[in-house]
Amino acid sequence: MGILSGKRGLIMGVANERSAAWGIAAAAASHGAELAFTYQIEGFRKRLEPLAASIGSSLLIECDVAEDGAIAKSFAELSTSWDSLDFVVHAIGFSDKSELKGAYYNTSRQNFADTMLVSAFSFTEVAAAARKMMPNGGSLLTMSYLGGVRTSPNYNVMGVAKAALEASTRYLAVDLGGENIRVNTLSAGPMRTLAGSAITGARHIFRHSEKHAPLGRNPDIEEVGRAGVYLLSDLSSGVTGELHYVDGGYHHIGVPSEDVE
Ligand code: 0WE
Repeated sequence: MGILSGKRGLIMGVANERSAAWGIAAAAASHGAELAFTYQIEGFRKRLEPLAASIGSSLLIECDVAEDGAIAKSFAELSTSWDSLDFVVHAIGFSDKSELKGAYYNTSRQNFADTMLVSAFSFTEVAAAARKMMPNGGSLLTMSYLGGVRTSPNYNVMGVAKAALEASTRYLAVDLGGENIRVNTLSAGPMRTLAGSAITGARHIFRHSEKHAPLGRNPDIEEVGRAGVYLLSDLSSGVTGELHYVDGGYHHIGVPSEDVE
């Protein structure tokens, strides 16, 4: 028995065992949830299969959110196995790497549109599809980063997309509140994931955040996972539209104390 016992959830965005989405999936499974996963392309399925198997899941569905109609199709496929759904974790974002450096004003029209579509709009499409499988309410969770609220070097158009994603969370919370579907964002501090590794200046961001965070460190995927479980479970039944930071308190700091150089 666990706080997610009897609940079914869909996890979107596991690339490997270091992914934030995997941290949430593993924690959710350990609290009793039954899970299904989506993957972007065949190559990711191979890596996902053993991870999913380790928590007793074999329900893996292809979903490249950049493709028109892919989200509706994936939920239709899910509905042939499950007649209802209790939660969804959306941990998907992408931008052209060449634009995650230098000046934000160099963002191209095409990459602005692509980044917004994949990193922000896809969550709105997920909400529209998921609600049809949530007759008794549910919980939708997406992932953000402080770069959506404040500037962070090189994060650029991803920060603009995260701002849109966080605003989408608030609008969706209003749209879906009457259906008892809650919608929240988890904003994690920097982690050594695939998404955060190949990044210009990653080491600076990582070190700066851990040095100035009240807890003196960045989060790991296990604690992101546990906070995710809270937001997905009935423990957070009164919480919606919320932006919840799991960053060791970093975002509260204006002027760091003098003893931290
Ligand atoms: O949201 C993210 C990752 C976003 C991301 C990462 C990549 C790397 C590879 C989006 N698109 C791509 N495209 C690629 O080709 N994070 C919160 C992690 C992250 O990414 C950054 C960061 C941090 C932190 C990018 C620049 C500066 C800081």
